[in-house]
Amino acid sequence: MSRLIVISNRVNPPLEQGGGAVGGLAMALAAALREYSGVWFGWSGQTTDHYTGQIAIQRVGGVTVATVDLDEQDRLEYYNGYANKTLWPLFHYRIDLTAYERSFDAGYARVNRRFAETVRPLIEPDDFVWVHDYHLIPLANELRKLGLRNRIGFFLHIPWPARRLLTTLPKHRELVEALFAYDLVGFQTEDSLTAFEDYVIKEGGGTVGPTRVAKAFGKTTQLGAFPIGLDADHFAKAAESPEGQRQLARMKESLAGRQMIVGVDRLDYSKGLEERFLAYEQFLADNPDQREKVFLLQIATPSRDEVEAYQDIRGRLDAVAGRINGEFASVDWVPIRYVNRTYRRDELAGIYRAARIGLVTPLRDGMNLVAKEYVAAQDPDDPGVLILSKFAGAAAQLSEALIVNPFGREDVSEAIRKGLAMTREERLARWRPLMDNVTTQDVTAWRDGFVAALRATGAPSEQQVAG
Ligand code: ADQ
Repeated sequence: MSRLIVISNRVNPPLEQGGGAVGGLAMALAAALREYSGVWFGWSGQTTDHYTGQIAIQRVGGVTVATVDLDEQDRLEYYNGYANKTLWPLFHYRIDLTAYERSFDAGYARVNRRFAETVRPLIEPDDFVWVHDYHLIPLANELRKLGLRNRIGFFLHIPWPARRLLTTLPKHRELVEALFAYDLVGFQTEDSLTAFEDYVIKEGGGTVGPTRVAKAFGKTTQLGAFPIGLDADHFAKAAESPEGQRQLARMKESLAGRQMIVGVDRLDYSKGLEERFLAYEQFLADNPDQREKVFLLQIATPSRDEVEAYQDIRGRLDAVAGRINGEFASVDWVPIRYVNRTYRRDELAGIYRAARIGLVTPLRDGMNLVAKEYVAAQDPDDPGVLILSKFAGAAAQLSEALIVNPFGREDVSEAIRKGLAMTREERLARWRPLMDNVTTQDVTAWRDGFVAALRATGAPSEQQVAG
């Protein structure tokens, strides 16, 4: 069987089943590589004075990983620069935070070229190559320039933005054209896929056929939507594991008869944390009878803290949480427990299970695996209620959740009130189809769906190889 070569910006397979603090993407990719033997290539997270292209190969958690160090300029211009100060905010509809700097363009192009040159010798003729996320859009083009004829697929984990937003990017055309060097381009949702098609047709002067083959820039690529999922059975078992149960018991004790609402996020402006705190404040103001009967546990792990926008949001959240607690707290009740640390997967599962409400309100999100984790961790006899933003990719699948507009405080406040008052029968009636979705549309379905679609594409055309 052909091997799978996975390429992503960072390489961080889980070290142990159940434990570890890795996020959903890492879990998903490690699962894919265990199934199809192969290699996971990417940046080690370390920097050196000069890029050497020296590869370190290790076996971690049943997966072969190959990593390279970048140089300091790469980290500034490619990772903190074009990836996290240009593409991430733009693709999350924050043009107010989007930086357009020439040095970032150069850094992005340079690292993609370096990645291509470094990984090229690891790829054998029958291998399938699967490239992940916005950091590496030009990678296939660079690999084609080096003569690689293998089937190469790309999956975007974040939303694809609307055409008018994308065209604010000075080199938008070049970015989109680079995607046509792939044989398959996958998105999380139909929504992102149609936004891409809209660009291809209206800006690229191209066409998209009924089987979603896109033609533009003299090239052809297959498009598809592949919503990412969880290793759901494993996550459900984590809630029943000794560590999950220990955490559940600990949380139950600390509830002191109150109901808990939980939020778990990377500390990122796209996750709508400030708006969430303000909506919860609105709920406390609108429902005085509920004060002291409920609290919000918000777990937010700091991320990308070298980027100013992330320092700003962190400062603002500290201030808003402090203000709300100052306004409403009593001697034995704090309305918001705000925690900035990372938990193991099994601990998280126990925490989710202890919460009556999972509050997942991103302003934009490619998918949002936390929503699915919350569902998977629930007690099948007495599940909690998921409140989910309509702007998370997951909302397209999890329609039995209470779907809210995260920008509307009243809307979210009302959903919290409804969720807390919901009978066990209604909670069960909503949770069962959610759980069914999370377990059938799981990470295996995602992985197999993508790999099958990549296999089904024809051999790369001469134009693609010519780059
Ligand atoms: P993220 O933006 O990181 O991922 P998400 O899908 O919610 O968003 O995944 C976050 C992961 O990190 C979850 O597995 C969660 O459990 C974990 N996590 C968060 N805080 C944690 C904490 N304090 N301790 C331990 N674990 C924590 C990007 C896109 C998403 C897309 C995924 C996968 O932005 O839209 O769903 O990739 O494609």
